[in-house]
Amino acid sequence: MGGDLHERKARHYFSLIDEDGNGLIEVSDFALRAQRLAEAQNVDGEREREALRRQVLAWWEHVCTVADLDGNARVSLSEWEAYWHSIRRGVECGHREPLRTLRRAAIGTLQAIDRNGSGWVMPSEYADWLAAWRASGSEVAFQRLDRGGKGFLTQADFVVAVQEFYLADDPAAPGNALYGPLPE
Ligand SMILES: [Ca+2]
Ligand SMILES: [Ca+2]
Repeated sequence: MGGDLHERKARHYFSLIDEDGNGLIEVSDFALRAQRLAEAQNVDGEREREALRRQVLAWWEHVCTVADLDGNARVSLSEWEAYWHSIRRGVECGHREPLRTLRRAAIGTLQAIDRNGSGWVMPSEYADWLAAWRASGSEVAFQRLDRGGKGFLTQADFVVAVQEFYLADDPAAPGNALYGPLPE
């Protein structure tokens, strides 16, 4: 059951990243992602769009480094699942690097969502972000991630949410909702 939840999260995230839906994560998906983010977040200046594009492509480089096991510049679902398992195994074995990686991912995610650089995320910023992923349910997800009902999400909220998204077996873990509700 727990393993199943873990796989559902890995597959859900894979299908969101696979923007063109061809079953592979490739550089073209990230180029499309940058475009969709620019639209959803109303990034209209040429320089800002280019900065966003570079940020998203740097993320692709990272995904390639950690998950493209056969080095063909594409990440298949099985490579993606193997990558997820390796994070989890690393944490279970007490390695610190996977937790550091997840922490960096959480901070990078917050910075990408927090367009006005306030250091926290408002419901509207989160809604724009999920819209760029074509993920639904941002209100419910926001409420779950907003521990203590503050009305905004902090770096601490993101660090816990990303850890839970990658690692939690508990169906009630709020971080499962980071990218909207999981498909059944
Ligand atoms: Ca694709
Ligand atoms: Ca590959």
